[in-house]
Amino acid sequence: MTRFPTHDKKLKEWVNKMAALCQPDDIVWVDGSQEQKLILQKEAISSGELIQLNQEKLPNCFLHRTAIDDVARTEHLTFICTRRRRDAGPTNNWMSPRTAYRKARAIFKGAMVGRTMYVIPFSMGPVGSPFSKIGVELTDSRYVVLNMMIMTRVGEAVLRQLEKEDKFTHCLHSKAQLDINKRLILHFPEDNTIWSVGSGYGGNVLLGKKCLSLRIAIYIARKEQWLAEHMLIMGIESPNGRIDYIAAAFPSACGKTNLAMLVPPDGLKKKGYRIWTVGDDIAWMRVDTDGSLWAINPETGFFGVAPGTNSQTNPNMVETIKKDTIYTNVLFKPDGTVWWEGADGEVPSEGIDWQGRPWKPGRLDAHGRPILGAHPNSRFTTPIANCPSASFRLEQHHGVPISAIVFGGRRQHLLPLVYETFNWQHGVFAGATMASERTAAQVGKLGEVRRDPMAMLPFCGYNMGDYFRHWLNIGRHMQKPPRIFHVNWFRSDEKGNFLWPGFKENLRVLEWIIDRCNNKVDAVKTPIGYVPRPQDIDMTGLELPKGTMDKLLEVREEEWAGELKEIKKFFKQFKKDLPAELWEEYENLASRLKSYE
Ligand code: OXD
Ligand code: MN
Repeated sequence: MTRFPTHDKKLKEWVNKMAALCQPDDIVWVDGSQEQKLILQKEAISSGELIQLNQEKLPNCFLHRTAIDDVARTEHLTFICTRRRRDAGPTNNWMSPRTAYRKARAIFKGAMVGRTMYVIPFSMGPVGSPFSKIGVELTDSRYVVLNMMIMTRVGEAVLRQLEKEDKFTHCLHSKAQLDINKRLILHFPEDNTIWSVGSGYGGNVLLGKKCLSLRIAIYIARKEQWLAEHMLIMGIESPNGRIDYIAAAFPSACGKTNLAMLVPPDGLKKKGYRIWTVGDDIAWMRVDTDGSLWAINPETGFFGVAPGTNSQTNPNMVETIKKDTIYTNVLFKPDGTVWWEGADGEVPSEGIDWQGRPWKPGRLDAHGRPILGAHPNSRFTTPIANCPSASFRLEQHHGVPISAIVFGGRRQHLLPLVYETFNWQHGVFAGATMASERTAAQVGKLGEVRRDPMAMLPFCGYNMGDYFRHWLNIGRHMQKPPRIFHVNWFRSDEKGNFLWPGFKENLRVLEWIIDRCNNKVDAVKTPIGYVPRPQDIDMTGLELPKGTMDKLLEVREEEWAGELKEIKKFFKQFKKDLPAELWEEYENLASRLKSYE
């Protein structure tokens, strides 16, 4: 292969400059071909980066193990590096670009000696679509290259597009020593640049994903008047054949991936409902000439959490990950397949755990806790194209039209199963005040409410006050804005038992949402928004104890005093950067609650 298969001057200069810093033995350009992929897989197997799984049972599947202190996104080592601290806002870690480059340069210096530097030209979104953005990632990890080939569009066509646009996000990654004390995930939105060093974990190193498609894209999106969001996109086909698309944001551990590809429950399947999956994590949305909001998923793969994935919770994912998948930090079984806590079938009697140690079920650690076979954040990277519910519009350059935006959180009390906001501004307020209670899977006090506006807290690459203002502005540019809803699958009874079964049954709520969008159903006006009449949630094939639906939909004004206080506290940290419209919505809500009988 030619060493520089491009005539783009800026790209060539940058690659040379970064190579001079990292000093790789060799530079290889990734062309996206099957031949090159096979070579990389072979090399990764011999270097130990990948373990080949049983090719009869799991064709083209591999296992990778990360370092044991490199198993999740490291938010405390993730920085937004803008010239002014104010531009990163109160919710981000900030470092000045000068300090950030200096610190990282010292770690990158010579980090690739004895290694190959791979140059990965990639497109987020279909190559050449008005939505799409191009990035080039330089990395010394074959694992990164192979994952990027699943998660993004990689190769020659991207280079040709890059040459036309002469613009790309500069993404530099090195594993360096995989030392947590020399790990930095740095974003330079003003330079369209990402530097990630010292990690091998997907969320930190597949730079097209959280780093480019959220933290950098959101900055570009503000300048170019569009939205880059942490949202799934799914199409809901109704019995009459019409497909309505929704985009939905939930904080982690609220079932975004499961919802995006649900299989309708029997009652609704018989009626003719069907789901089309566009994406499970990221939505790029822009106002089109028809005055409505259109969206694409910029990715081509899922980077899903393995534990808890089974035929009950997510049958479509179980099908998807049977081939062409890279597993990370799951249990390796003696038959060359994999397992995780909450997988289908029997618990294996032995295996090699995610840390590479012999494992048997039932063993306890020094604190008396079960030793897990798979890390709780173990993952799979797998192509969307293999998903049985993959949308046929994945490659469409104009994306899909969005009928509804859905926000959600995990709340035991307070929030009804679903409500519709009164208008765009009120919907932005609902998104900006979104919150979830901590589960055992997160560090912190159990049950504590954490605000996570639009599920973007860890991904908002600039001042969140400006971000809210941008949302309000986008609303003003749409003649036909999507309606905005809020859902809560987690409302519980006095004993803490969930009132709603969740998972595929959630489609019943989406059906109501779509009916609202199509003006097919009435609703009850409450101080927080429009709530369904109990009889309007289709319960064909699902029985709940008497009175449950009333409890699920109830708005209890006496519970709201504490919430209003929390919202106020949260808003105050943005000082004058919080748009006045959100204070206005706050006051409106408070007074509606006051006069509620
Ligand atoms: C993810 C996340 O991995 O949101 O998608 O953390
Ligand atoms: Mn995510």
